[in-house]
Amino acid sequence: MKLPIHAVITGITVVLASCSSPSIEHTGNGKDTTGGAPVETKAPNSDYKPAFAGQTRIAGVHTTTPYEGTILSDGLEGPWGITALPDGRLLITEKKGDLRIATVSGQLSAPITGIPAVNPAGQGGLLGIRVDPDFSTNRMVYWVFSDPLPEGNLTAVAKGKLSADEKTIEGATVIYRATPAYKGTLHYGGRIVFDKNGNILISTGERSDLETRPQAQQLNSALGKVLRITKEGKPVDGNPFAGQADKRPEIYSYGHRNVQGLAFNPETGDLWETEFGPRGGDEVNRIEPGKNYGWPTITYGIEYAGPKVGEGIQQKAGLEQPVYYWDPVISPSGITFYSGNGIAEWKNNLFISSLSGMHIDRLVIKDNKVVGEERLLATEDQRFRDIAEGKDGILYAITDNGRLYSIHKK
Ligand SMILES: [Ca+2]
Repeated sequence: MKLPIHAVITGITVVLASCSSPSIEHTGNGKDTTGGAPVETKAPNSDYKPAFAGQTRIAGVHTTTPYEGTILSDGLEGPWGITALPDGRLLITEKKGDLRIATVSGQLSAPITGIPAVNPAGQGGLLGIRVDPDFSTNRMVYWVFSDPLPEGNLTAVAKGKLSADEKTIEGATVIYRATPAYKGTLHYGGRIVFDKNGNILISTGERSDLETRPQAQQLNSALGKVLRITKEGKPVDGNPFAGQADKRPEIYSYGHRNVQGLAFNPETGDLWETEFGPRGGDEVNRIEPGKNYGWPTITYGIEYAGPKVGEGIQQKAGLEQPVYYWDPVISPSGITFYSGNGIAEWKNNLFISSLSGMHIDRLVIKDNKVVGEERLLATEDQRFRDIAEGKDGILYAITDNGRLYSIHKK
């Protein structure tokens, strides 16, 4: 990445003032994508061709508003999920099983007790987190975790009430288990978002192994899916496979590998997701109910060991194409759309926390297509795990080695 960053380090604030680049034209509205070289310069893993122009390696864009990333805290331990409370503070999960509240100045609470045990091995742990849309009156919190059952592990959803003194979760109850359980510790998915009707969307994974991978295509399994459930953990009336024999009524979409990003586009109301591909083939998808997103039948990635996946095809009738894909992978974890006013050119852009890519990916979207890409905070050398917009319209991001960042106008 060749961002001409003035890496002025002032205390713990890393200033990322944007500056002009001779290779990039920009008008200041963030939508001029002409002339920017794609941000990815490494060779792809395969010679697979995209289904349409702009599906990968789109033109690079460059934020013109001066912004900075500030390390608010480095005292978290393996943070995984972050969301804003109505009062503006942040609720953060730690993979090992703890929940904390952070102020926007980075002060961390002690771990909040009352969270049932998680299996933190591998990719499991205490994962995605959201609060009830009516949290201000009911103080309910919802989270996703890897549930250690005798027959194996699975992705589960629980809820409980944050006590008045904020020290404990009261009455924690598991409301949904994405069966079947499996004795593995990979590909749990793990994000959660509320829709405008107060229902819950959950992402799962196909548990990684060849043995479970086909279940992403099977409608009698909750693995490799986006699921839509009520606050009580029941399938939502009107879900696409409700009432159909041998199909799970909680399924919303299928054919997913490992979905760690879920967010609603504030401009269109559509649900978007990101998922990890194999070697190459990380994806951004716009989710429509009942549709098949292809894994493992089609993919722009190859197996880690090198061979093609299945028949080695990338497109097939009846299977949805990703809006965008990356090869090599960036490992897209949590995502958020930006609806704040602080940096006008970011409005309705999709921000993706990238683990192996070690940056925040910014995608400019127009008419449901990606029209520009930028890498933010790439000099921080951090695996970004999740990103959320605060009540103050500022972006907050967490990293695997325990940092909490704010990303804001300078
Ligand atoms: Ca796909």
